[in-house]
Amino acid sequence: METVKITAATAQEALEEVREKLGPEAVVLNVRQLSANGVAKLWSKPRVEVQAGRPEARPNEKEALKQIAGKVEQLERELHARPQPAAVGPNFPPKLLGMMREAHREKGGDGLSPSVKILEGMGLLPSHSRWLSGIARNHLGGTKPRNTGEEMGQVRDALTDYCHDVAVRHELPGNPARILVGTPGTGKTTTLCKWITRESLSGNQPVRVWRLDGPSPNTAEFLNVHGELLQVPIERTFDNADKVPVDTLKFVDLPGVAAGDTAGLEELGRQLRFFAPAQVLLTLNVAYDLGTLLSHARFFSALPLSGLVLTHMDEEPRLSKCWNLMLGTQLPVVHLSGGQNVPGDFRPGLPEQLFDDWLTGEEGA
Ligand SMILES: Nc1nc2c(ncn2[C@@H]2O[C@H](COP(=O)(O)OP(=O)(O)OP(=O)(O)O)[C@@H](O)[C@H]2O)c(=O)[nH]1
Ligand SMILES: [Mg+2]
Repeated sequence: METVKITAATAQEALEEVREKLGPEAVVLNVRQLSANGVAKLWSKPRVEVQAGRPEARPNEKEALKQIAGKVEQLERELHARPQPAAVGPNFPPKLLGMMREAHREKGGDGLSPSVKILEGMGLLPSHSRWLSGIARNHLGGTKPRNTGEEMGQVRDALTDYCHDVAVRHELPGNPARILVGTPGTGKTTTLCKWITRESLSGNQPVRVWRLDGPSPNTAEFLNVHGELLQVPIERTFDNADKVPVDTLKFVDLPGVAAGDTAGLEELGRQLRFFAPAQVLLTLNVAYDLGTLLSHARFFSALPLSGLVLTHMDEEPRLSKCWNLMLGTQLPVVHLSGGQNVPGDFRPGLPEQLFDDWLTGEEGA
């Protein structure tokens, strides 16, 4: 990716220069404040450094499907010709190749289609595999796929359609406040910094943030530093009588509640009612093991959750975890976040993209 670093008096000024250099599709990768060194600090105002890049174009829907079908077809052809996984084409991770061969050999043995068997081999929980086989079969209607590649495309359609249905079910009307909840240290405030950076630099809507104490004090001073950099107001108290303009994007930062702290959870629930209807997003650190994450999700399910935010994507290569969490909680993955850079890796949870990256990524290697 072609990147540039621009230093200016404000983030907005730096962004204008970025867009001049990289065009309107430029994506901001990092925003940080640069302070003058030594005594120059006394008279110099801090400057802002914006690092940005031009993203590589991703294949469109049709191309992605063609790619998947093509890859699976190619794989099957090669598998027939050469039984040794090491001898087949470079596009598939060796583990995936092994699984394809295995799935082909065991076709139909346990009621799972070869494609779903592959996904199970790539980490999908068996209970989800059985369910997916069922919905994929119904989704297909009367059309029988001619090969595993075509079948994988249809499984992808069934699963991603289901994800869109789940997302629609959790959509809230109007412009609700966004509130990230979860256990302490999962990356809620960091994600919020990333989110407000994206939104405030896009300049589409004004942004306002409330950094509130919860069952424990909210010590995230870095949120204020970041707000100052973006010229986004960060408030420490919330006044219900305060009439916020309808187009303002409202974000609320609250400290974490430990799993099992039922008194803390009740207090958090009471606090959330002030903002209702709010988009309450359960923030999970995907570097934790799946069992722990699912138990955290169960604990927080007492709250009116409308989605998941998955953090620490930089530390967890297995995208199967995202799928198992989405299917286990029946909540849409609203955002994915990886790393400490702001905004760095912060992207919407697009089911098609998540599926393609899962299938073609390094997970099976
Ligand atoms: N590697 C990595 N570190 C992260 C990520 N997100 C956050 N962190 C780091 O995790 C630590 C905790 O992040 P916070 O954003 O303060 O977590 P929090 O959930 O707001 O914590 P509490 O408010 O105390 O509940 C910080 O050191 C962050 O820099 C991530 O995606 N990847
Ligand atoms: Mg925090």
